Amino acid sequence: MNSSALPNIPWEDRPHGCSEVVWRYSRNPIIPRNLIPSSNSIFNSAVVPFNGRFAGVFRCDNKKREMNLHRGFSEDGIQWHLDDTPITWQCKDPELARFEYRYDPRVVWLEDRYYITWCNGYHGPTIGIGYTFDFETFYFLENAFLPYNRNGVLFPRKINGHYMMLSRPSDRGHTPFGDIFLSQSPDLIHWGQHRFVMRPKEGWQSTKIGAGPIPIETSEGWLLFYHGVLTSCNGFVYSFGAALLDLDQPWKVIARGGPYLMSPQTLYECVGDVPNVVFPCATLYDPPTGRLAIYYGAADTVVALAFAYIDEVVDFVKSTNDL
Ligand code: BMA
Repeated sequence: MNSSALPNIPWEDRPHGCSEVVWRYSRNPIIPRNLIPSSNSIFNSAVVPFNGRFAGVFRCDNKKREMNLHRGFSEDGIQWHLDDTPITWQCKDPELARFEYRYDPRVVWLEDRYYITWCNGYHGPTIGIGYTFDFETFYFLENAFLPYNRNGVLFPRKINGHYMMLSRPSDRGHTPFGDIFLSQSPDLIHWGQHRFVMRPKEGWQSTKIGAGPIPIETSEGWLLFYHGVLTSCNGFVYSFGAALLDLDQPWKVIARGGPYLMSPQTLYECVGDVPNVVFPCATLYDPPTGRLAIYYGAADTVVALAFAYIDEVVDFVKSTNDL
């Protein structure tokens, strides 16, 4: 998927006078909190190209404040139609069907289907893995890890014969720590050969970090957008930045951008159910033009869109490298 052209990628040119590497869509947020009747909020969601248009898996918290995953489609990647009811999963083992909560999905085209990972409540948060071929029937494969874990993000292809997934071991609560690790698997069910990737560092990413969208393969390494959290006197502040990981041994960080690429600054990022959060879960990419569309949750309330050129992001990571 990463290598195929996407001429219909949503796009808006960088505004005149703007020198940011990542700029916001002028008509953000693209998905309001009440797009469907059942929702309290819709945020931290993942989209992919699908049959010449777009499909996605969306985090919708309902009015009981249950966190669940809903399916959506779009012609242009901007205007979305979401099901009002959550995805139902086909499970071989009924134990997997137990619902606690499901949130923060990522979606990736991997070999022959779309895989979905999400934070799955199973006696605490862990990483659920499921798949779909058609966005009609969804299969729940397994819980990848022991609790507690969040931000499970698959690579879009096997590397040296292994599936690979980034994740962030955590606790049951609003975890005040967190490093990114990588785990490897022959079959997407059994995970091991765990490797350390990176830990928080001073400033915008001083409390915890977590992988964001599916890593993008470039000639310079895997481009990883990740969120970083700092603790202020008013609580957590979620920004995001980027790093480059080694193509063959992606637990090795080649470069890590010093400044953030985006911090919560607009009204819809600073006001909502959880103020001061930008949380990217997906990108779309058009290799011929280098255009990137970044989908992020804002203030745990709405979905917003931002744009960048991949070469500029890679240059930013290298030129501000602060390993
Ligand atoms: C994390 C997750 C995210 C959320 C963030 C900020 O622990 O719950 O879904 O965006 O906190 O509240």
